[in-house]
Amino acid sequence: MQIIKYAFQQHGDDRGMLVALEEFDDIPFEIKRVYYMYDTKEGVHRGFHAHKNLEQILICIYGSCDVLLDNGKQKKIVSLEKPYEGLYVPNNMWREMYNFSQDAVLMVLASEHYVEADYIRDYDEFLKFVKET
Ligand code: T46
Repeated sequence: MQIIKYAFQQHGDDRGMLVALEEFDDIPFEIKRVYYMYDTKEGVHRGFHAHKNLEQILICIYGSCDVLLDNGKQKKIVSLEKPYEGLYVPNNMWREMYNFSQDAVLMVLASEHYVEADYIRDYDEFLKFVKET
């Protein structure tokens, strides 16, 4: 299972750092939605679903967290702890996010608008879906 983690270009000078992200250039899809989570309580695990038709880039722009990716055959854990790193999460990938630091801000760039029907929230259903596709 291939993990795609981007290291975005950092524009630094004596004032500090800046990262700029442009769709189809730094990000491999049109960005239709941005959301972020913060103030995540200690010990919380989020996610526990896959998407049928959604590509995303996860960026922990502050603090750190871990992401478990599972394609139905293999599982990998990726740590996000740098504001210039982005984890690509394709269709048909089960994800769980955990180990959030108290100050973590996890920002997500998404290729589609929010569609509840796109979620697969049952793990057995996910395994069946990836076998069939
Ligand atoms: C994903 C991981 C990484 C909206 O109203 N609009 C939105 O765009 C999103 C993402 C969520 N919501 C609502 C739906 C729920 O009432 O916000 C609430 C929390 O969403 P959810 O429980 O789905 O959050 P996570 O952290 O489990 O999952 C989210 C995304 O939903 C998901 O697509 O890949 O982050």
